[in-house]
Amino acid sequence: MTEEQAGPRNVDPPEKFASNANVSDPFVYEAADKDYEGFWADRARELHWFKEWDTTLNWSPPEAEWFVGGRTNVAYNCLDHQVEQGRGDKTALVWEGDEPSDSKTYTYSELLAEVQKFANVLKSLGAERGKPVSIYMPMIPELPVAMLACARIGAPHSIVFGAFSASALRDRINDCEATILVTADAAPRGGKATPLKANADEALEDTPSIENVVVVRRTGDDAPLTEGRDHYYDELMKDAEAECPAEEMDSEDLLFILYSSGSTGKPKGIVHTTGGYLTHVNATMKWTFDIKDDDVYWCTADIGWITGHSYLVYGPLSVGATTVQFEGTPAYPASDRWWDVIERNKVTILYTAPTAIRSFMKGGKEDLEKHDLTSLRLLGTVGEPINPRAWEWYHDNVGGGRCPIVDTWWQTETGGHMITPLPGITSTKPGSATRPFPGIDAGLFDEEGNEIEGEGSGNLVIKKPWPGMLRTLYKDPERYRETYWEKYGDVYFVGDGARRDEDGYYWITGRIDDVMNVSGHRISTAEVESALVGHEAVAESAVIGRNDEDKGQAIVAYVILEGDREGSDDLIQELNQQVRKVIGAHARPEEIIFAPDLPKTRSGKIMRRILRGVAEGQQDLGDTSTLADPSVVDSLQASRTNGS
Ligand code: 7RM
Repeated sequence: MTEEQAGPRNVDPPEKFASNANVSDPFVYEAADKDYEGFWADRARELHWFKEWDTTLNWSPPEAEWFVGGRTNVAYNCLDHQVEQGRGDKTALVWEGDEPSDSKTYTYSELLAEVQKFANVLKSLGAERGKPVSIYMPMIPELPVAMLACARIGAPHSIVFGAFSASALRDRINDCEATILVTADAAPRGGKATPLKANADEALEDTPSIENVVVVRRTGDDAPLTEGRDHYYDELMKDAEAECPAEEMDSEDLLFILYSSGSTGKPKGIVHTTGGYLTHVNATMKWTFDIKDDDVYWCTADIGWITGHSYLVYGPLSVGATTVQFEGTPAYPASDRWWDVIERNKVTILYTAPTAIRSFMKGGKEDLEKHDLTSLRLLGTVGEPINPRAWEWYHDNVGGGRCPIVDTWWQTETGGHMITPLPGITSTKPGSATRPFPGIDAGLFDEEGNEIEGEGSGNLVIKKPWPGMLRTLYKDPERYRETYWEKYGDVYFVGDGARRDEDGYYWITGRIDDVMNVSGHRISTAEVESALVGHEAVAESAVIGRNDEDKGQAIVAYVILEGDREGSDDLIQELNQQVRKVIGAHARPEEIIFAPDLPKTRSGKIMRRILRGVAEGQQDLGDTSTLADPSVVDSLQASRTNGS
C-alpha cells in the first residue's frame, strides 16, 4: 500500500456542523443493524402514501419486494405533497443554461402545473401505466418535467444520455419497445450544439415500436418533423388540460429503466420500482446530504446517468429542496463557470465527481479565488474512488476547510447511496467511502466464496436486500440472476473490489469485471470491442482501461487488422469515428494500438492483465507462462513503441 492510499489523517465533522446535523447520534447504526426492515419502514413513513403497506419486505432471493401492498406516487411526493406542506412558492428547480445569461427557475407550484400538463400530453399520445417512454434530451427543465410526468401516470421512463449515438439510442428504444420518444432539436453544451433530433431521426429509421415523437425547441435549429409522428412540445402544451391526477401506483410498480454497461456488449436494462426506490433516495438526501429547507443543492451529474435520476431529480424534490440543473460544461464561457454558478445561486451543497475535481486541481486555485464560495457547507463525491490528494484539494480550496466531504459509493443497480459518511457523525479518512449506510449490510468475499472477517481485501458484496435495489434486468431475469446472484449465492455481487481497514472503513479499489470507469462513466470493454470489429478493417480487438491520473481510466484499444490492411493515422481516425458512431463520443479510445496478435491463454481467453501492463508501460508483466504463445508479449511491446 502506498502512503497516498493509506490516507494521511482523519477529518472529524466540525463542531458547528455536527450540532446542527439532521443525524448526529452514532447509535443509529446499531439500531438499524438490529432491525433493518424496521429502520427502512421508519424511513418510508416519512413519505406520502395513498395506502400504507401490509408487509415491509418479501425476500425470496434474488427477488425483493418492499412495502408490499402500499400505494404511492413518486411525482405526487415530489410535487403535490410539497405544495401541501407549504412549499408552493419555494423554488424547486434552478436551471442554468449553457450561456450564463440563460437561466430560469420553477417554484414547486409551477413545476407541478407543467408536469400535469405534460402528463396529459403523454396520455393523449397513448402513454399509460406500465408502457415505457424513451427520453433523449439535453439538460433542460423539460427533462425533469418529462420524467415526473411519466411517474405521475405510471409510464416507466427510459432515459438515454444525450451523448449516446443514434445506434445506441435505437438499441435502447427497441429493447424496451417504447411507443413515445421525447427529445429536442439540439443540445447546446460548451457553446456547441449536438443535433439530437437528427440523431433521433437516424435511430427512428429502425424502431418499429415508436408511434409518437415529442420535440422540445431548445435552440430553434432546423429539425424537420415527420408528419403524423413528430410534434413540437410547445404546441402540444398550449392545448393541454391543466389537471392530471396522480395514479395510485403499487409500491412495486416499475418507475424507470436505465440502461447500464455490463461485461458483455449488450447493455443491461436496470429496473427500479416505486416505493422502495423513493424511500432510499429520500432518506439519503436527509442523512447523507443533511438537507435542510434553506439549502441550495447542486448535483453536477447529467440526468442521463443514475446520479442525476436519484440525486438531481427524485431525491431533492422528494424532500422539497431547491435543486440546481446545469446544462453547460465547466470550461464555458470560461474556466471559472462552476464557481460562478455557486456564487450567484449561493449553492450550499455541491455533489460532483473526482474526475472534475482533478481537472480543476490542474487548472489551479485562481479560478476559485475570483468567487465567493462561502455559501458552501457540505461537499459530496461519487462515481469513482477519490485519491486523497484530490480529496484534500477539494476540502481546502472548494470547501474552504469548513465543509465535510461525503464520498458516496453506490451504483446504478443500488439506486441510492450504500457506503458513505454521515456528515454529522463520521470521522472521515480521505480516500475512503467509510462505512455502510445504516440498514445496509456490506461484506467482503474471497474468490473461493469465503467471507472475509475483519481487516482484509476482497470482492464487495451486499448481504441483505435494501429498498433501492434493482429488481431485475428488463425482460431478462436470467441475466439478473447470473450477473448479481450466482457467484456467492444469496448475496448481491457488486463487481467492485475493496479493502476494509482496522476501523471497518471500506476503500473501494475499482471494478473487478470488464467494465471501465472513464471520468465516472461506465463503459464496458466488450461494447467498445464490438464497435471496433464492426469496422471492415478490423479482425479482432481487445480493449482495456489504463490507469489515468485525470480520468480514473483511459480507454486503450488493441486492434488486429484484417490480413491485407495496414495501420495508419487515417485508420485511427476512422476507428475513433466508428466508436463515436456506435456508442458515443465519450467511449472513444484514447489510444489505438495496431498489434500483430493478442495475449491469450490456451483456452483462448484474452489476458487483459498483460494488455494493461503493456499500455501502462510496465517492465515486469508478471507471470506470462500461461500464455499459449508467450512471444506475443514482445511483439506487443514493440508495436506500442513503434506504432501509434
Ligand atoms: C453512482 C454511480 C458504479 C461504479 C461502482 C464503482 C464506481 C461509484 C464510487 C465508486 C469508488 C465511490 N453509478 N463508484 N461511486 N468507486 N468510490 N464513491 O457512479 O453505475 O455509473 O457506476 O462506479 O466502481 O461500481 S454507476
